[in-house]
Amino acid sequence: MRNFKNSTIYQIYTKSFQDSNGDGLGDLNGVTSRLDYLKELGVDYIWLTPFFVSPMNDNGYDVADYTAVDPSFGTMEDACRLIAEAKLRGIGLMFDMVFNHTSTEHEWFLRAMKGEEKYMNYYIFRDGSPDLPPTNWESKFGGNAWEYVPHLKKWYLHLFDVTQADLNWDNPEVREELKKVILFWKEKGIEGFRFDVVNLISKPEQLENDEIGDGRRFYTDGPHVHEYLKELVRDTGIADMVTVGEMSSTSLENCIRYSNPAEKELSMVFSFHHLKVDYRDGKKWELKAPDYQELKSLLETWQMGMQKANGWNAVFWCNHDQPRIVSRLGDDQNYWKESAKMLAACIHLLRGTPYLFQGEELGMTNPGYPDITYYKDVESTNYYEIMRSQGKTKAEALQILAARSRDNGRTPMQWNGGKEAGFTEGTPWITIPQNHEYINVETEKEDETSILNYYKKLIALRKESSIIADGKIEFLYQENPDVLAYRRFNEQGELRVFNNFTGQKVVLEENVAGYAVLLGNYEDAQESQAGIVLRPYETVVYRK
Ligand code: TEU
Repeated sequence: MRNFKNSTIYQIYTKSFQDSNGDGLGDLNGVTSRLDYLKELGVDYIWLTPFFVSPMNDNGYDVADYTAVDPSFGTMEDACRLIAEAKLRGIGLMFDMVFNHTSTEHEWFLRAMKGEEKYMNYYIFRDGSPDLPPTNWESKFGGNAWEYVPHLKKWYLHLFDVTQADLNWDNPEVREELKKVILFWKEKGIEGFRFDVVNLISKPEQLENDEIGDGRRFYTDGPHVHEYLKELVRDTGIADMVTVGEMSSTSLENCIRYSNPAEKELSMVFSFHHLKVDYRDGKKWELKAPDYQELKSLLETWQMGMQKANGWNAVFWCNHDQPRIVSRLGDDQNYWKESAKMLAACIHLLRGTPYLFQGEELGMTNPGYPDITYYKDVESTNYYEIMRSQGKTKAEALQILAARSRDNGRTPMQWNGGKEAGFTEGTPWITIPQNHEYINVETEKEDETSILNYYKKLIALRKESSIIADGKIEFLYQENPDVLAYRRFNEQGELRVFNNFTGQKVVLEENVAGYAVLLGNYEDAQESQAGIVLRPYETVVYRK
């Protein structure tokens, strides 16, 4: 295994990366054709989102066959070629295991629907009358989390879409089936796994109504989750591979256990608390300006807590479920380049393994879709209807989607300024923003000061500096909401990182005499002096 602490992991949303056959959908051969770009960027691993057989109600997170390639993405030969070609370039692949649920088109579920008891035990079925779901739990995509099956006179649980039925991990046969999936892909030569919402797999034995919430407190980091993870890792021999778990609404205490090497669970975890600082009262579909003080204190709590107990974070701003960070915490109009670079340095220099989501390295923005017909994501289309039925006007609902929709992160990779951004020769499955004319790989490669070249520097720096890869972290200016600042240090030296999160000048009484500027996002980064003046969205990294 490579050292995952000095590695950078690149996330590819397969459907939106590169189309190779003109059908408007990204595919495996498309990914293979772009490996040289990723090698040049310097990334160590690719996390590839699901390309398995699926009815695509949730773009592949509804898996109908875990060990077969969906024809829209290519063939098994294409997958094997991708793994081999990546390996030749020193890049390891991580595949995405969606084990909390299967598609309702999976053979197991189809057989359960026929009333086969063995397969009914693979899922979470409960008796009940047609008008009263077993609990009041809510689906993450809106509505009640249970679906009634008239001919079985039972309800099944789906924490996500109605076509994503939750698996019953308490059944040892289910756990054995999933281990076989891991072994199947492991034998194909991949180097790691990402586990989708893996902290939701263990539901309590007694299911009860949630009088104060949507039910998540009962099944999040559930009763047997650590035991089941340990078993999965032990029996598939993946303790030495790179693994990351996506942890929904988790706690620090649990994340320490998931990622502390002594526990032999996972290499690292994604947690999302820092990406809710613009949710009003914690509600995704209610807008609020980002609370930077809250962002700072969440990052600090998690960084310090994980450090203290030997846990390890995946550090990230973007993925296929999140809006684009430069449109969210930066200023994609007036300080596009500066704020994108500041956000890059800020996250890449934290303690943890950075994840870079396709197009983030270009400063790709939210597309600003003007109408509901542009949206494809099941969560967005569901919530549009919900918001409308709750009395929001069309314009209000669209404004919220423009900020919150998962489709914001799913627009195709912008390779060049030409038609459809070089993503496809056909019609893309989702509209590409006009700004691909200047935000694209071709243009940014040529520009030494581009966001792309800045990311390249950050990725290379991590390889050169043990301070970045594995140094300690301590936060500075905790009470100042305008800057996020911290120091990283070990026996090799010290870095001081200052990030101005505002569009105004910020003055800090900081003595950096004796330090040199290692990196900045303005052409003329200041040399060390007593006191620092940070320009709008400026980031400066000092080194001693
Ligand atoms: O996401 C889990 C998850 O809880 C959130 O992404 C959720 O979809 C959103 O924040 C609700 O507002 C994972 C995958 O990353 C996502 O793409 C899948 O849709 C989901 O699991 C189900 O498999």
